[in-house]
Amino acid sequence: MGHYPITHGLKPMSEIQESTETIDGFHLLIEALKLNGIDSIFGLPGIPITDLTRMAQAEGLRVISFRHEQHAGNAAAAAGFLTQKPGICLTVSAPGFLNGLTALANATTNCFPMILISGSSEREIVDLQQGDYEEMDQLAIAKPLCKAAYRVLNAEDIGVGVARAIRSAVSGRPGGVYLDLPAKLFAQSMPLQAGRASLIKVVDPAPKQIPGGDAVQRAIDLLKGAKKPLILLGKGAAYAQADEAIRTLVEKSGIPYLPMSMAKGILPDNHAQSAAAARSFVLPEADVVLLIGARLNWLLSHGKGKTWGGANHKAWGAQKYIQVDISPIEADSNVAIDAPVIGDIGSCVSALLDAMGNNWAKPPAEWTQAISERTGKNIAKMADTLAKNPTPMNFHSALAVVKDVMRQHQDTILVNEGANALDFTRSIVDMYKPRKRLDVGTWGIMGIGMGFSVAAAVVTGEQVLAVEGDSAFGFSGMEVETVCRYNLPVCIVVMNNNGVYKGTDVNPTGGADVAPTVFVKGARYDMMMQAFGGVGVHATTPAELRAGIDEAFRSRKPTLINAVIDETAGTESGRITSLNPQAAKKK
Ligand code: ADP
Ligand code: TPW
Ligand code: MG
Repeated sequence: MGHYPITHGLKPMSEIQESTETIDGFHLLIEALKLNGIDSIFGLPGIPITDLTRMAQAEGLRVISFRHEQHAGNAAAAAGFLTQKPGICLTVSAPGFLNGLTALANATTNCFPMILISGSSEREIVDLQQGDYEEMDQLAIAKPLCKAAYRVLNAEDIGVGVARAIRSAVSGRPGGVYLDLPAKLFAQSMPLQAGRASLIKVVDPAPKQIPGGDAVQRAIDLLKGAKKPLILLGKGAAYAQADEAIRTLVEKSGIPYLPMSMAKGILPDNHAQSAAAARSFVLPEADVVLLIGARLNWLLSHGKGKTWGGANHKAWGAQKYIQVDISPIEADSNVAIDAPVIGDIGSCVSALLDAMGNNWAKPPAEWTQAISERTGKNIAKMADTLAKNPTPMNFHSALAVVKDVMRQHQDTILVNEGANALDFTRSIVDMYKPRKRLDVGTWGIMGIGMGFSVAAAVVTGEQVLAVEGDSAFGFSGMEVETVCRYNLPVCIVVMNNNGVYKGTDVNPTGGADVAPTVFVKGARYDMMMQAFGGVGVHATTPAELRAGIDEAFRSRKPTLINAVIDETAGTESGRITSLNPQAAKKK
């Protein structure tokens, strides 16, 4: 590139003489990020940010380059979820920006903090629509899809722009922020001292929000009167990192709990109070539900599933809700919330614990016993199914292996997407620690696999195990090169059933084209990994799958296991509707 003047090249900032020297937009941005504890950037270079990625690396930031911006964006979102610091995604203008935008919107939907920083064309040309290189009014397009969007036009405002972006991403309900940086900005320079003085180290970016005492008391009174109470933990509870307080609340209250998908592991899934294996029983039966960092969206039948409290359950008075959430406008979004407790989860749960006092009466044994009977039965039934070893291998026999591996390696981060590959994994594979499960989230979006895996490995250093439907894997499959390039401890298991849901659909016309859900039969995804120097394993039995995972975990080498699954085994749409009793009934 080279057409953006760089006043001091790649010289480390420490070697720059004060007062006589200047600092350019590139370095102001890099310093602003570093000042705020950002140590990695996920992105994809090109005009006008190629030099930015080079200089960021030279200045000690870890720059992870992807093959497509959507996956860089997904990596930033996952980094944000795992660390409570906004993940940074860096893209070029128009097409690169648009590729990153899906991830930004998805992060916002999931309440993950990230900042999409895109270079953009010159305002004067864009606003007159004169056809600049990659011209697009990016700020306007990003705005409705994220929590906040800002543009910086002058170098002296970079500090403010970054500070505003960070606060917007992590304070209150976390979400995605767009930061628009026109190419000209990077070339601007200003005196070094004034430049540094213009940067802001954000103080208390996600301030505690303490719930009101009356709100807490209202919640406790409701919970006290409950005959069949239930706690529902959502991914907001995982994000909040209030693990000890949540565990204490569950155990002290004696109330059965259900974890939403990414809340699995806040308490170990084999906890005696987990009602996960009796989900379809407890949801409609519970009389008071305490939601902690979970929204009453489609994944919870909007709180009014036919079998869950009845369509007019408020009129019947069948179910009451307490909702702990940082967003004051979340309450009443779907049904009336009887006791909203608004604040950060750590503060709210501590306040609830204090208000419970020392003589808390555990829920009636009738309720807890009815649940344990059902969970006992369902777990035993599942154990029988998992013990079978059919030929060909099916989802259950393959996942029995994954379940066992995760029990033995509890720090492993499990990334999961697909339909059957998702639903069976979620229900079969137990999680033991918080924030170890990353998946398709609120949208049920395909394509998060490799971006999330790369981020998980980069920010935690832990082993990653990605359980991927063969269709799901395809959305980000090219990023296996990224996994290999950075030599990350990522083991990908492709549940290969030759297609979307299953591989057996036929073209009803008898024509030469295969059915829309069917892929090339017997595809060898393992060879994709070999192409980039990683380890590829072809597994047709649980024993081969086990050996492949064991070796991957031992070597920590990038590995892809093509797990051949019975192509008749899946069901349409997976079983995501089992999360949703109402939809399941409609089918
Ligand atoms: P799930 O899909 O697991 O049910 P959701 O994404 O629907 O979870 O809900 C997460 C909720 O958690 C959101 O309403 C969000 O406002 C809330 N949340 C996120 N972080 C915090 C926090 N630190 N304190 C309180 N609430 C939070
Ligand atoms: C961005 C729709 C939901 S699940 C799925 C698709 C295409 C793939 C299911 O096949 P897979 O799993 O992964 O092989 P399995 O085990 O059942 O065979 N585009 C986006 N997101 C979604 N959710 C879709 C399409 C979809
Ligand atoms: Mg499939």
